[in-house]
Amino acid sequence: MTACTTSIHWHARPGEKQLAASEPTWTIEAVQALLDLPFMDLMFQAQSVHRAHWPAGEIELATLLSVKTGGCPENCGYCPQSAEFDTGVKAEKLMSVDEVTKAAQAAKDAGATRFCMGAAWRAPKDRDIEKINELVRAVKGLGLQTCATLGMLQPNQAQSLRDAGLDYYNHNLDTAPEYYQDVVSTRQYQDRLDTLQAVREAGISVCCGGIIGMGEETVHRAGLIAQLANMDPYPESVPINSLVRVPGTPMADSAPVDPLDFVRVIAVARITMPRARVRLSAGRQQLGEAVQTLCFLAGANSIFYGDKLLVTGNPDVQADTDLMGKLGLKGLSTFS
Ligand code: SAM
Ligand code: DTB
Ligand code: SF4
Repeated sequence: MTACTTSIHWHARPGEKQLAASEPTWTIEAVQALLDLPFMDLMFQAQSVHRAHWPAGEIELATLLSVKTGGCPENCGYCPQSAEFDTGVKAEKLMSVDEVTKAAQAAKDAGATRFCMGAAWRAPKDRDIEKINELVRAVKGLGLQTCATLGMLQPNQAQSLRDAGLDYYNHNLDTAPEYYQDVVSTRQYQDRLDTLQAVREAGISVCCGGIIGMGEETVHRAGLIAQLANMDPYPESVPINSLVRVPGTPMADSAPVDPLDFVRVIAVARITMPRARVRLSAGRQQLGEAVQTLCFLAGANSIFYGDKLLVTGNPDVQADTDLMGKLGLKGLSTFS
């Protein structure tokens, strides 16, 4: 492994000049050193990287829809949709093409350019994939970018989704490998990596990030970022979630994250993955306007947009429109 210092490293992306013979590798120590920088130095580095790679004042608006809610056989300790936890979320059937198309049209009318469909499955069956393909074709037909998050995929399933027109697949690593067994016991970290490889090989863009606030140490945050940044290539989209503490889940009583530590993680994601869309994801309701603003300054250039995440709340469209207006941020008018 090449030891990175805390100076800025760029991964060469398609169309970008190759700066090194091989992709730079981020050690956990180098990422941790970034997380430990004096706050102002970290923000300056992150904003400098951001300005070198992205237009200022532009933000991607991605709307989520839970197309198959609840009753999931996995036991992810943060998740209100696991059948193991008593969270009040009821298991529902897969939504119809009509219902999903209406929701996607409403998202587009509100200004979203990406529509992400989530399903509470451990892994879809082949017949589920056929139904999801119909949803993908319908949403894509509206002129939206499509994303899905359905659990573990086999290579043939990833290929089938790609053939239907799926642009992105969301599959989060959630935390560092060393902390993963404290989060979920019904699957292994390697299962996540295998699905990500199948997605990449099918030609679907990768959306992969994690959750901050699950009781992890700083070294685990560094471990997560190093995992993401060392993927070759690193994900096109990196959602950074702040844990939504849902009553009934094992993580309901986790200590709240210091908001400035959350901002640090966004900044380090930006520095280590300059061309990724870093998404300020779940947990915005508890962050407030000032902290969200710091996240944008740290390099976040995407949000989940719409009144609901999957089953929990999100700032409403009016609140986000107001905040974007105050900050001079504009939603994308076309995809990038
Ligand atoms: N079942 C699929 C899976 O696990 O990949 C897709 C849906 S799952 C809800 C998508 C992601 O949402 C999880 O990987 C996790 O990162 C995020 N998530 C779920 N519950 C959350 C919570 N309470 N707070 C923050 N993020 C959460
Ligand atoms: C991601 O990283 N966060 C989103 C999306 N990808 C699928 C999900 C957040 C879920 C928050 C809790 C809920 O509403 O279920
Ligand atoms: Fe199921 Fe996904 Fe929730 Fe885990 S995060 S319990 S796999 S819906």
